[in-house]
Amino acid sequence: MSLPARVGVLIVAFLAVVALSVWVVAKLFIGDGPPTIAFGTTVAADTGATVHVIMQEDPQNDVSTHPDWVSYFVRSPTTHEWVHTTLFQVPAGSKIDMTIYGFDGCTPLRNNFWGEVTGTIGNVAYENGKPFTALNSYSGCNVAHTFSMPGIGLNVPMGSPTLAQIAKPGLCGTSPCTITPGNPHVVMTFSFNSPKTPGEYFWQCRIPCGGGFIDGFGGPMQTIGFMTGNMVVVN
Ligand SMILES: [Cu+2]
Repeated sequence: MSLPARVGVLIVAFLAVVALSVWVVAKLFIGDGPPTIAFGTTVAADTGATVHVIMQEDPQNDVSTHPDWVSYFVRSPTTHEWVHTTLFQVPAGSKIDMTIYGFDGCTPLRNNFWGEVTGTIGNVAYENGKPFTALNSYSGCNVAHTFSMPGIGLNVPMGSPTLAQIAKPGLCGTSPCTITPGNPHVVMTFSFNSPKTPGEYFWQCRIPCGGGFIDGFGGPMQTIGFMTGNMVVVN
């Protein structure tokens, strides 16, 4: 083999090793990313049909490389399994009925503005079936997280189990949490209209719930699959 050919083989082999290393590192530390759970796949867009989306928020997650991070989960409409993701898909122009099981304890809001319900149908949300238009997290420890989607003006504070329940029996300790009396939780329900324009609509929790991070806004607060995600709207 000539010298240029040998150099060529060496360079190709070197690049192959580099590419393989990058792929392994990406797989290990970044992963494939959380899946997008599709709801209402049999529903035609822009008909105002009702699509039911079910989620939960937890004090931990047990299913990632950051088990101590607070997290949302999405329930698959097909397998009924809880999936560790914050990405979900809905048809455009539909009525979205949300149910969010709240297992996490309370954290005061930085700004009580995020305690107000906005952007839902009727500007109302329900905690255990009881309607409310705002939760005042300064008057009591009663807000765990929020479900906020600025693109459509949606904001709903998530209630939390009572302080007595947090003391005993204590918050759910294994996530995704199971909906049992031994795991104190609130059931948050609200409805909103999905936009008519397809696209990705960013949503986030507005409580600084990233414990151990500066101002509480790092870690789970800025990571897809935990406290921030996208609602994908399709035609
Ligand atoms: Cu949060």
